[in-house]
Amino acid sequence: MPPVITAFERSPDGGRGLARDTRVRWALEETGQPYEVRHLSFEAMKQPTHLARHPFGQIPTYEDGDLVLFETGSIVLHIAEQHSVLLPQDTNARARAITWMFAATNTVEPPILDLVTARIIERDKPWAEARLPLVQDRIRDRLKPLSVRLGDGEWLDGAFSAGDLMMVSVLLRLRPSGLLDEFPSLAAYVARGEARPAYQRAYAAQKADFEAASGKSV
Ligand SMILES: N[C@@H](CCC(=O)N[C@@H](CS)C(=O)NCC(=O)O)C(=O)O
Repeated sequence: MPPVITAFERSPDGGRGLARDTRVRWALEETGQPYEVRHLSFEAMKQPTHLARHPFGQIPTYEDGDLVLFETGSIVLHIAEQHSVLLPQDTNARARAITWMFAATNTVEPPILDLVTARIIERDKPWAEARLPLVQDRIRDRLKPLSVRLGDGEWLDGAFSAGDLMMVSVLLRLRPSGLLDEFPSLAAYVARGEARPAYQRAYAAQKADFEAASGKSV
């Protein structure tokens, strides 16, 4: 039985790769691991059956036999540990790749999510416009040192790894804001990630799922 992941029945982004199951699909595609997808409505995500898989009632989850995981960092790490392609063999290089996974989710993603909150959820608050520059500057405070560390390298630490997979996935969300384009080396880094055949397959699969659920092409 292939592993089963969960994803939105109808993703709020219209299947444009922003829902976090994309990262898990991407990792599975990089490793050549077939998988199945269980699609969930927002209502089903909050029901006991799914809460048993994911205590916070979110997607994605990952099930393989008796193992049930939530949190994309943990899921991608688990997939990477089972295959040799996403983590280096050398112990120290492996530890550094895992460090970049944590940096992506713990250090870079939070201010990016804050921007999404500011733009969508807080949009109508009287202070929303005034707060936006602060939120954007907090993102720049992360992008600048990240671009310095990347330098003219292709990936963050040698060969493409699960660290890059997570970092590119996190940075992707920034594209509509224009902030990514302020750092051309990071924009090119993200484009390199998106150009990988495994990413393309993951993106296409997610988009196809959305089209099937909504009964039309987008
Ligand atoms: N830190 C979690 C975040 C999971 C998450 O926020 N999932 C979103 C979809 S991308 C979700 O399920 N949102 C609906 C909700 O929270 O009710 C992870 O990386 O897996």
